[in-house]
Amino acid sequence: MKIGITCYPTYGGSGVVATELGLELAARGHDVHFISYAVPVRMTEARERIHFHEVEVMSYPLFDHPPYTLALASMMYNVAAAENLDLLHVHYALPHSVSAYLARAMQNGRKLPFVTTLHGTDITLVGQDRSYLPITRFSIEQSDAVTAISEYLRQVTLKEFDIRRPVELIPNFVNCDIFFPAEDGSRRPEFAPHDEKILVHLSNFRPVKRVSDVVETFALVREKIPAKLLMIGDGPDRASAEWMVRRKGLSRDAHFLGKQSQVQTLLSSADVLLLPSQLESFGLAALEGMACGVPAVASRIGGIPEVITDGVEGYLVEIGDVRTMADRALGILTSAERREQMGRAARDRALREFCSTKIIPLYENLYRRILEAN
Ligand code: GMT
Repeated sequence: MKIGITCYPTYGGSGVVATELGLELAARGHDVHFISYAVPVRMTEARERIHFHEVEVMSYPLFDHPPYTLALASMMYNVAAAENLDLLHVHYALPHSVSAYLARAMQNGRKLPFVTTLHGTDITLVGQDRSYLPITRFSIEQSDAVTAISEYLRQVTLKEFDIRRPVELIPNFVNCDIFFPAEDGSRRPEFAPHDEKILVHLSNFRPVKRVSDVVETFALVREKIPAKLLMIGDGPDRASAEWMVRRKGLSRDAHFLGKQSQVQTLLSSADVLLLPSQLESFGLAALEGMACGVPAVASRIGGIPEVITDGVEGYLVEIGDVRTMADRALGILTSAERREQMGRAARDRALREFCSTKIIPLYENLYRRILEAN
């Protein structure tokens, strides 16, 4: 199939899922055309069957707000015609599904169905804002197929938007051959030369991630045992987290690594992953850690309980309860047996339910179904 994929290319779960999906589809023989304003963050090298089409938005003195949605729709239209695309798959409803709707409507006799995958804040925050709710609802209703990345998000979508059409659950996935437990390839000695325990956090450092809770938790852990913290990613709350680390005198133990393309080598070097988010429809970072055999301590919120069973592949704690988060992390870090057992359970769960080998065929079947229906 020839598939056009649109996503936010910046650091964020939906862009990561869209990019990994494109790479997996290309590896399975499909032609994949990414259509966005920049090369997606995990597309680190040129690959066979992967193409990128940059959307440029013309600026003009009249445009206080350059119309990206329209430029994207035009590019979708152009790429569909030039490359003979079979369908579009857009990730994150706004504005991508509106652009796809326009590109489909512009077709002259040709079919260009589109799939919308809902990821989280497109439904739980942005889409529910009064200014966007009607158009989000409309573009969901108009999509040829709609998927949500967790049952939690599927239910919220149906209820909050009063959606009457089917929304299918296709959970997020991880490539278990790329994300796997470290044996000798671990980067542990670089960060923990004296065999300190390693805690890791991976996110886009937005307020919803509560990165200050990561620092508070780490400070409590550090009071009890020698430990290091790896902070992977970047975003608006990074500077305040770095300031907190300095104020607590933890600068030598906390490493802010910024945006990284090979996160698997860092994740697999860690002992526990912290995900204290305010809201998380799935928690892809936790799953990537789990595939690396690293248990997570995460908020009991949104779709996270669909990924982590409390006490089995990690622990769930109430939002903002940094004391319990630190206690749970210490429970893992101070018992080699528990670390080993939970790490193995985490890897097993990832292998059993969320490997790309299981999930990608669900997308392929969905594409076939909508092509047959068109
Ligand atoms: O707002 C964010 O956290 C970013 C957002 C995104 O779309 O990039 O993440 C959402 O999608 C991820 C991939 O499907 C999920 O793993 C995250 O849980 C989800 N974030 C939220 O629901 C807050």
